[in-house]
Amino acid sequence: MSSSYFVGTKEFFPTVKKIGYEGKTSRNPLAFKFYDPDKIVGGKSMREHLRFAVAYWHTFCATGSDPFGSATLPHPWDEKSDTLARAIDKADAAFEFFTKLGVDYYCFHDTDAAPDAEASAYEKNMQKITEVLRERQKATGVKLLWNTANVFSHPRYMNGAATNPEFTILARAAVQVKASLEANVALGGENYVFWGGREGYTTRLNTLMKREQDHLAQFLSAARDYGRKIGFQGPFLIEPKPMEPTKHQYDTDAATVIGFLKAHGLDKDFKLNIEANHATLAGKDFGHDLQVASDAGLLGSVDANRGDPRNGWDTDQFPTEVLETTQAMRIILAQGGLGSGGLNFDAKVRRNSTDLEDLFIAHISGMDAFALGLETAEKIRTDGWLDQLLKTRYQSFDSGLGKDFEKGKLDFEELARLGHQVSDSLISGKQEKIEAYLNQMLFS
Ligand code: XLS
Ligand code: CA
Ligand code: CA
Repeated sequence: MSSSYFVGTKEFFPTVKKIGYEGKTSRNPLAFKFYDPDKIVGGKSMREHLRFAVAYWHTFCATGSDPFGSATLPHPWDEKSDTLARAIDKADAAFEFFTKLGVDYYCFHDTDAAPDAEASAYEKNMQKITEVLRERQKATGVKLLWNTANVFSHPRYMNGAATNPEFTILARAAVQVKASLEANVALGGENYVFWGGREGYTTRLNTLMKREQDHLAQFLSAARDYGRKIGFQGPFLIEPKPMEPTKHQYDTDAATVIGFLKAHGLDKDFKLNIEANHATLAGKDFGHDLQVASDAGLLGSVDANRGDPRNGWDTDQFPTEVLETTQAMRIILAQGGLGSGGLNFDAKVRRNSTDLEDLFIAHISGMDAFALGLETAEKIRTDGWLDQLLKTRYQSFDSGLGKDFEKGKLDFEELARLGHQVSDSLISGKQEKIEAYLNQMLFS
């Protein structure tokens, strides 16, 4: 990675220097306390395990506006009148941020980085900005974890993109997905994401669900074929979310998406990008959706954030709960890592966190929380107690009749006959013992 921390002509974060590791006693808010990129944990460096990415949309686009108030956050890269000049300043600010923070990856939507416009002008803007991003990747060594197309913000997508009841809108979405796939290949992107922002309904009264979902599958298959044709080799990722902005989104949760992919023969090319706050919106916890995806061999990448447990919307806060990051990293370690995926901070500072340095502090807190989670998960793995407890809990299926059952060697009559021969027994689930153990692993 280059030692010059900004590649453009202007420094956008002049008060922030390169963020370093200072250890857990440091009181410097602009330093890592736990994330020590080159530290080896279980045979790999923290940097290799965690594969952190910064999300362009929150960090450089989100203004702090909400339904009750306008922008609050300073964006010194958004000052020029020409839209392309602004986009280039934004790219410069972004790469300055990535390199000062010391993350290896970033993620973006087409319209985060390139000005939106009518179809042909949009394509030209995308090509221009792809070139701008490519130069900056080369200068800094920062790589593209994934990109995606924003086919949900423009009013034309109010009834959906790939699931729109009107064909011409579906075709217009293809303009953006095609350009985004081309940008991905030009930038060496490691994954490509689809989040179905408006792929769902606000009322079933005007909706043919099956027809819309068949269109979605057809759209994804055709996009997959085009991506492969132009040389994209990585996984396509679907990001589940149950609602918001629609009342019901077809990609509701991990289990629903897995069923959809299998039903349409897409599970060879597509995996899942699991976002913590989307899992909680779906009434599950983060670990639940990670585990469901991992069990299916389809956990591709993670949007690392958190919701607020006391409200029901997508607050996209930075992840700081170490018990949660520990459980996440336990699942990720158990499947041997994220492969080409990573931990993307799909998270934003609160609208009253108005100092530019707050963007750094927020990412540092998330990176430290995942570094702690990684170390604790590795400690639990090498300690072995919890794995042994799980093994013992299911051991009646490891031999004898239990094993015969698992192998499909017992028919149902035989099974019921065996049920007559046993007495009811109560075997403790040991939940409190495990919870106490987790605290011991966290704090000893
Ligand atoms: C919105 C989603 C979105 C996807 C990418 O809730 O999280 O940002 O990650 O389109
Ligand atoms: Ca997300
Ligand atoms: Ca979200």
